[in-house]
This record gives sequence, C-alpha cells and structure tokens, in this order.
Amino acid sequence: MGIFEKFKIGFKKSATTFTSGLKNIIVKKEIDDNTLDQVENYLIQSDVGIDAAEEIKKIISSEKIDPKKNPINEVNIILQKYIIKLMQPLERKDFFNKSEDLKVLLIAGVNGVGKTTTIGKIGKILKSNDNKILFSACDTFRAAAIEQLENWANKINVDIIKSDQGSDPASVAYKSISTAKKNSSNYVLIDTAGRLQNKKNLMDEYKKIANVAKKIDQNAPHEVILILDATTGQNVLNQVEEFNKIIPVTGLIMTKLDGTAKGGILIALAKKHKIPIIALGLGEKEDDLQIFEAEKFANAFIETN
Ligand SMILES: Nc1nc2c(ncn2[C@@H]2O[C@H](COP(=O)(O)OP(=O)(O)O)[C@@H](O)[C@H]2O)c(=O)[nH]1
Ligand SMILES: [Mg+2]
Repeated sequence: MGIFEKFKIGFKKSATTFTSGLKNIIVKKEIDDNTLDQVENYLIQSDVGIDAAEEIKKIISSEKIDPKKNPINEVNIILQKYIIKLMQPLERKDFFNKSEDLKVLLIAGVNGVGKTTTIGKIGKILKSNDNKILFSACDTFRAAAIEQLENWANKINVDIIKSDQGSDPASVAYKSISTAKKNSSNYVLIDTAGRLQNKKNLMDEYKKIANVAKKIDQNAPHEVILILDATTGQNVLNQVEEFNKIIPVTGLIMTKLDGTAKGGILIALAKKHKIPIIALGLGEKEDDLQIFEAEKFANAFIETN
C-alpha cells in the first residue's frame, strides 16, 4: 500500500464527514452569502479554526465560481489549494534522513498522547534509513512505561538505556547520550513522562534533561518534538503554547488521526503556530506513522469527485 492510500484510509473519518457535510450545505449551483456563511460555520465546526475558516470564505467569495461547474468540486479545489499553500512550508521531509552526527531528540507531550508509541515508529523509519538508534527511557514515573519502551526497542531491534522506576530522568538521559556518543549512534530518542498536574515539576524535568544533554553536546537536544493527540480537538493549540513556554518546540507530530473526524485541527495548528509538522500517527502499529506531506494531506482530507 502506498503512502497516499494509507493517508486516505487514515483520514477516512475526517474526509467522509467533511465532504458529506459540505454536500449538505452547497445544494444550489450559485453560492450566495447565506451558503458562504454556512460553509464558514461548517469549517469552524470541523476544527479548521476561525482564522482559516474566515480566509477560506473570503477566497470562495472572491473567486466567483462559474455556475456551469459543479460548485462542490470548485470549493474543494479552493480548499485543497489553500491547505497546500498554508502547510507546504511546514513540511520536514528530511527529518528521517541519515544523520552523520549524533542527534538527540526529546519527545514531549502530555500523558497518553502517544509519545512512547511514536518513538517506536520514528525509530523504525530512522533505522530503515541506516541510522543507529538508542532509546532512552526517561519516563521513570511508572514501571509499565519503561517496559513499554523496552517492548518497542525489542520489536524494532534497537538498544535502550533504562533505570529503575522512580529514578532521576535526567541521569537516564545523561547515561543515554554518553553511551550513544561512545557507540557512534546517530540518534537518541528520549521518552518523557509529560505529566501536567504540576507544571513547575514538568518544566524542571524538561529543563534538567536539556541541561544534562548540553553537558555532552552543547547543541542538544537537537529537536524537541511535541506529540499531540488529534482526538483532543482545539485543546492541542493550548498544549503547543504551554510546551513552547517550557522548552522551545522544533516539530510536531499529530497522533490518532485514524480514530477521529477532527483532522481539520491540523489546519488550525498550521495557521496559528508556524511549527514544522514532522509526521502523522494513523494507527497503533509500527508502520502507522506517515511523514507529513501537505499535498497528500490535502488530497486525503478533501474527497474530490
Ligand atoms: N489509534 C491510534 N492510537 C494510538 C496512536 N498513537 C498512539 N496510540 C495509542 O494511544 C495510547 C497511548 O499511547 P502511549 O504511547 O502510551 O502514550 P504516552 O503516554 O504519550 O507515551 C496507546 O494505547 C497507543 O497504542 C495513533 O496514531 N492511533
Ligand atoms: Mg509513554
């Protein structure tokens, strides 16, 4: 199955809901002001966000759709173009390439969004590109979290540095990065706990991990990847803001897009925060991570006839 088919299947819920909704609104050949307002409202309901919805409405209204053409198709084409223009600059297709030097990736995000699972999936793609990987089990909060990362390490056959439950995450990070350097690894992927109950603790934890990383390599962590769960809807926008205050985020990965009709949230995210979108999670298995491509996303999100 090619990447486009996977995108399509992953986005089926979002795409079918979106397109059938649009068909219910655009019922006449002519798109009058009332229909335009309904389209705008519908875009907002689809989690696209107020700013993007307003812009899209303005474009539809100014483009003077030819009444001889199928209006739904014409609106879809406008939407596709809009999404591609907005999101193409946020692609990071080189992210998974072979790295010559050691890169430290800190994987952040609140509890349950899919950090550990995504580390497994990222590791698999990086490894397939000839990179030597080391996992670092810095979610020491629960024994099950360490075990979960260990299972992923076994599944894709990479090394892992871990310690006992309750041990200091920063010391695990230090040990991981120094081991990776000694063994000429290309990537260290640092798993974290991400519990937000106490923001100060969380902030201290990320700062401490980042500081020990810098002791070994002053450019580390080279990437801070924030994992977001699509099923939480608009709240992901706040999470980006909150985490950016704790530690500057260099890339985003949106998970669980297979289980929701809220795929539009990616458009809101691109409009609000100009942070690169690395990949999309479309399932729980090791191959269910798709490198983000704006055009493929747009085509999958909008079902054209
Ligand atoms: N359907 C679906 N489930 C996912 C995806 N990513 C993660 N999950 C599931 O979400 C749950 C929490 O994931 P986990 O990696 O433990 O989250 P963490 O607490 O952030 O480390 C697990 O049951 C995962 O299998 C995804 O892209 N799609
Ligand atoms: Mg975890």
